[in-house]
Amino acid sequence: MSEKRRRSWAEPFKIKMVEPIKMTTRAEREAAIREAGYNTFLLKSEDVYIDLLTDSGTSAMSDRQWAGMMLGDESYAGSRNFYHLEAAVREIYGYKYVVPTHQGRAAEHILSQITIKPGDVLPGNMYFTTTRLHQELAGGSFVDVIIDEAHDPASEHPFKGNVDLRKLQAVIDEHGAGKIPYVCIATAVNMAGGQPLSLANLKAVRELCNRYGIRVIHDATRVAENAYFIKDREPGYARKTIAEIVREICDQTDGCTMSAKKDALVNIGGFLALNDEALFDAARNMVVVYEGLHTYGGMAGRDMEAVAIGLHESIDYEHIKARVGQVLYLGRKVQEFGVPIVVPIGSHGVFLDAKAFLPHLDQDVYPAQALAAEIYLDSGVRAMERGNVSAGRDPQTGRNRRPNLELVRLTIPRRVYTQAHMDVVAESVAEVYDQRTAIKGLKMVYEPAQLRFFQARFEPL
Ligand code: P61
Repeated sequence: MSEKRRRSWAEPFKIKMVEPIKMTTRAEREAAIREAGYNTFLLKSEDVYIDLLTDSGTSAMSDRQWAGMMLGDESYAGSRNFYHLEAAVREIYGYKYVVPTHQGRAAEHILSQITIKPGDVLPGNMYFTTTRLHQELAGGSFVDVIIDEAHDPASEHPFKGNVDLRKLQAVIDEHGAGKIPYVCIATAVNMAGGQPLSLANLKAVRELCNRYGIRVIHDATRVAENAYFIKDREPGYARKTIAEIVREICDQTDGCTMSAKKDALVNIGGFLALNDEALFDAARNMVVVYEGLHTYGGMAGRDMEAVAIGLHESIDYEHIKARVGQVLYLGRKVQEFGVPIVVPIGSHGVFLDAKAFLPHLDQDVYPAQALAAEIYLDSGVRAMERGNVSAGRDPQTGRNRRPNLELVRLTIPRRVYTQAHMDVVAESVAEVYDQRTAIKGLKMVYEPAQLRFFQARFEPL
């Protein structure tokens, strides 16, 4: 990090417009979280002070992006903004064909429907909730092939997003390449704590897949953040630009699904990008059924323009250094208070280790869910559970999956909060940590069948 030279980073922007946020009293928060069934997804944002639920769609757009919104071409077909988006994807990521979608899961839906047959298996470097669900809905099953270190919050491995090649080889040996429509490789692995994979590892995955003719599909949602860590940590990359590293990552893969709501700094948008023409053709046929014409795919022209501009902004070194720098700042601050977190600190948020934070609670009383509610009660800071509730039930056994990682994610929106906000968040987490022995678990009293964490309701034990 440049801190080696004792120079702080600072945001490469100044603030032009502000949005007031509301402070609440403890009594108001008690009523709000009870009404929300102890689920931070069910809180009204008006009742939230600092909103660290997600970095998805919560970024502040730049003046250039807002100016781009005024250049929206809202023609039904052939909008000029689509061609700008297509050009940006081709230039930055290098994929040949682009199918716009309203957000990431829509790209996952289309990809899953056109590639997966019942009985197929999908190896990937840790599950993501929507990705795995769309694979399952298409008849496939996800197999985790990430390195073991990724499941250990205390492991300091610099590339916890890496694939364990022996695990991947074992899946190929067991099922045969014909049952594997693609290997799904996420950059800055979300559920592991925003952990990067190395280019050396990705190249080895590519080589192995080439031997069997298996496609590699990239979840590029946070690829620029992953590229920053490669520049910082991987031998041989210190002098490369973020753009060069992003391109090198994408060049190892056959296409990507993208939620533009993260790296690309927009409030809504996504796409599926592919190199294979036949697959692109199938995707285009599918997008008109579920999203809209293949030149807007559920987005307004103005939204596509904002994505095109945001993609360029996402690979700016000063931007990404400040973005990741702010996350590191919060993580170190929380660590100074002795609070257990996932290390190394990831790119898009600080992940509290709820098992170590609340060792007196069994995982089936949902410690991370309880901890997120407790932090909200303390300060109005909203976090997200990423543990047993998010992991859901095993479709075979019907039991809770009880993942190794039982985490609370403090996710930092891009270009939105200040260092002072980060201080307030860290102090609140420390306060809750001091009171941790008094925290009790929760009982789930309403459980939706799919993606239960979004709408589940709980009661205190
Ligand atoms: C998030 F609690 N992420 O992190 P869509 N791939 C990846 C993502 O991070 C991602 C999507 C695909 C969100 C929003 C969210 O369980 C949850 O544009 C690596 O949201 O459809 C989204 O992209 C899907 C929150 C999604 C969740 C699912 O906060």
